[in-house]
Amino acid sequence: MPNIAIVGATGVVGQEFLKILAERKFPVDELRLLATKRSSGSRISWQGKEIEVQETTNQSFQGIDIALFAGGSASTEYAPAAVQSGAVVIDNSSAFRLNPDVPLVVPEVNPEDVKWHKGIIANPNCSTIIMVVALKPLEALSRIKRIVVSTYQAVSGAGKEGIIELEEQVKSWSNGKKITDIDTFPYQIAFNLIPRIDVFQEGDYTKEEWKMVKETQKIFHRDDLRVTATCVRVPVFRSHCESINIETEKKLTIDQVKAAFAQAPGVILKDDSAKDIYPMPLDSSNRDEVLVGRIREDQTIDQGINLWIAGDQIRKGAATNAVQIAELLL
Ligand code: 11C
Repeated sequence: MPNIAIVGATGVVGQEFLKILAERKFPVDELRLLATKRSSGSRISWQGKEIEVQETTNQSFQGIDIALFAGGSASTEYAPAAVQSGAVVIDNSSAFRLNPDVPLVVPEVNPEDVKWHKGIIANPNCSTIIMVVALKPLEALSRIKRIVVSTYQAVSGAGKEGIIELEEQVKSWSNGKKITDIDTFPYQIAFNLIPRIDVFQEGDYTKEEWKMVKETQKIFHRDDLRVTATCVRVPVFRSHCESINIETEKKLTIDQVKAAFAQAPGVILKDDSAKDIYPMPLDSSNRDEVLVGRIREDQTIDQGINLWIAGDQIRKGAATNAVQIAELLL
């Protein structure tokens, strides 16, 4: 059985790795939990064992077969040492995703890409993962020419601090106090929407928006796929939602689209307007499937479909996807 390391074990994604390894009965010989110096020394119980969290160093990876990196600056700092020690790194940060030597993998979409890794396999951005899982069955029916996506991203996408900030602001408001705690997000997030995630880059798009463009093209192996995104932070604790409009090469009927979703791996069709059924973040939280609904023809073009999706960005958008990649390696 493989020896596994989790780098960033005490964060939101790191904690989810622990849950998902256990839930999926991933075979583990040694589980090594690594974090920053500040978090080292704490003890985490997993599968009936108490494991002490160690500080990550370049020497932390001796004997490790697979290193799951939760994200952040630890990836650039320690992934090369992990690879040198003989581990395969599955990395949830954005550091290596667009590197041509690094496969960017969503197991429902491009599982074959794990084969050509050179030590690092990248896990895509959460918003990209849930979108490509939903679009793969449609791309199989007809090439997609263009994607216009708007995201509604939960505060936990920004880690524990994002959750705490929304909680504190809601508490202040309900106690009649002024909301002053504004650290993680650029403006008050409670009772607000912030149309800026990550830094502004070329063309006044944000880094999060560019990730959705470039990562989607890489995962689908389609440089010609036109993608344009607007990413918005919303005061929801967990699960990202996306409004997606696609233009396809062939005409797709609503029945065809629904039939494709009904059979697609990793997708649950939740679409019944008569019964008021559609995907919502409270329904997609704490599960791995991407919920898809509000499927409609785009009446402004000949071959267009509108849909609305919801997916747990900590599970399928991060930890589950990474563990599924590890399963492909086994
Ligand atoms: C968010 N999507 O919701 C981001 C978090 O590139 O893996 C994940 C950032 C990344 O803020």
